[in-house]
Amino acid sequence: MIAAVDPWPLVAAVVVVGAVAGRTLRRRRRRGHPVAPAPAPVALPEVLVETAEPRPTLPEPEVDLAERLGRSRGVFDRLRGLTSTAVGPEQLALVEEVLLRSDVGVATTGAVLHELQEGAPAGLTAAVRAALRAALVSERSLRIDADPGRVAVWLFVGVNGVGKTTTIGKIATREVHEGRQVILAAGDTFRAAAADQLGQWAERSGADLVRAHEGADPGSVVHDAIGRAASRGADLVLADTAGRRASSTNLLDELAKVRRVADRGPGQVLETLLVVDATTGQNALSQAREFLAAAAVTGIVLTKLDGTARGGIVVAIERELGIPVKFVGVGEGPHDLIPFDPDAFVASLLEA
Ligand SMILES: Nc1nc2c(ncn2[C@@H]2O[C@H](COP(=O)(O)OP(=O)(O)OP(=O)(O)O)[C@@H](O)[C@H]2O)c(=O)[nH]1
Ligand SMILES: [Mg+2]
Repeated sequence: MIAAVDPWPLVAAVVVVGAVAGRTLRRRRRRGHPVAPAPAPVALPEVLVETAEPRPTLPEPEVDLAERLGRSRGVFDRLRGLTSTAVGPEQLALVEEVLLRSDVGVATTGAVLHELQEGAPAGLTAAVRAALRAALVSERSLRIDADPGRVAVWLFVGVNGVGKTTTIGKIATREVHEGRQVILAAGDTFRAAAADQLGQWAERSGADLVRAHEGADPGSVVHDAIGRAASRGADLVLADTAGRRASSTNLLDELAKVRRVADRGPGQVLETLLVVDATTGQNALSQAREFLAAAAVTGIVLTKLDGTARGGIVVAIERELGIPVKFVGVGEGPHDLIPFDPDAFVASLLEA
């Protein structure tokens, strides 16, 4: 259960004072006393903090990647288990068709075909597997240890509906399980429901939540969350941001501002993760490009890979944007996020 700590004593005080004042006023009116003007309403605090209660940690369930990527795996059916070492026009045409259907992209498909022309001594499936693996060579470590005296911040950006809030919930689950003290910053102040949604994830994961009212300045919410993390010695702030604004220019300006605020004082932005929805295919690429310059992105989270047959988009995104894919989302539950492992990914598509 989550207890709202800071505001409620004040709210209770306001209610009690209001009730007493109301009774006195009614008595005065009855006795014919002049009625004093109503006092100005007492403002509620801008920022609300919800503190999670400690909970026992349960073992993390294993996710079966091949099963979650079942639809994408289906596209590779015709390329699985081919042990023939012959590489002729027929085999090349088959490989090309499968890779393009899976959305690997024209550039990577060309590179794979080029490699295959060198021959396939271990069989065609093994050769495709090796060539795809060779396309995923980014350095994808995650920075989580801030400098001494500073607080690690991970910022999540991306257009609306891609899965930012859900991804934060999943990462909070993972990091709390690792023994870290995590604070979620509800930097999506565009609509009140966004903070409520993040609040549910805070409760589920055992993280604290810092939120403000709808329309509040996102930078100040993130700033307050970092301040709270610094004073409590918390390990990590996960900052949610809005996926929409009046215009995309406003959104990108706002993200740049949030990033500057988050990287000041004790805050140290160690990861800016661009969340991208795999089911939007090649559109995801053009969306992603818009964010890259504005937000100094350090990694991609590719969500909803369970919901597409075009899982090859992982390869296209990483190669064409030049940004490593660091996590993949494979479902809506708290454990359905996997640090991206190219070996496991390629195996899940091509292993028998
Ligand atoms: N199947 C599947 N669904 C996902 C995944 N990640 C997120 N979702 C779903 O996608 C929908 C949108 O997710 P949100 O986390 O609300 O997306 P958001 O980017 O925060 O959206 P805005 O706050 O509107 O900008 C929700 O229904 C999630 O459950 C995933 O990896 N797989
Ligand atoms: Mg959201």
